[in-house]
Amino acid sequence: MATVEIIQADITTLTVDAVVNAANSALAGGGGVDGAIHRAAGPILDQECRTIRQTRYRSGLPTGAAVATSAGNMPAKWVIHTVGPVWDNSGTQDGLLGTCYTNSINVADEIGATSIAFPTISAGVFAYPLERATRVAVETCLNARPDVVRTILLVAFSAKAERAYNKALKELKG
Ligand code: AR6
Repeated sequence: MATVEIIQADITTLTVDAVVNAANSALAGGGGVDGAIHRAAGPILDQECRTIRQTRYRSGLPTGAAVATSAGNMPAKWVIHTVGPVWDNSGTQDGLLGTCYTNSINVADEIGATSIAFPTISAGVFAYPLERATRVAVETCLNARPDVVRTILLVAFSAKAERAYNKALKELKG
């Protein structure tokens, strides 16, 4: 059983085993948390991402999938890259967003990570509504039954995000 905790922080500063990156399918780096993680980790991250792109995921990392690299200069041991859905107003993407969390937790289990920190996947550049994205995150993580992972941190980058997480946690945990 893993505990799910909400914290407000810059995810790149956290001393956890694995930090999740809200990446793009090319694993090419970008803005938002992806840019911050690449800057904090240093050039090794781009090198490892390029290797993954050229070997395991030649057509790109599919939405919902997750893959691990080292974390370079960050305090974490690994970065787990996942690609969230781009919000399309259909209201049908919660399942796909949820698979980002479950697949990332599965990868964390495989590599032996006991703690994992998530940003609010898809809630920035990919335009998922914040309340909805945080609710999917909380619900999926509360339902996860990892073998190795003991602590799941849901990282709010703003006070507004922290409020949204806590609201979802209160509603879903009862
Ligand atoms: N620590 C924690 N959370 C952060 C940080 C940080 N340092 N920086 C931003 N956030 P986004 P997406 C929050 O846009 O929507 C990139 O260009 C941010 O406030 O990073 O999944 C990729 O390359 C927001 O709540 O990811 C992709 O192309 C959350 O992280 C695309 O953006 C996610 O926002 C992915 O878009």
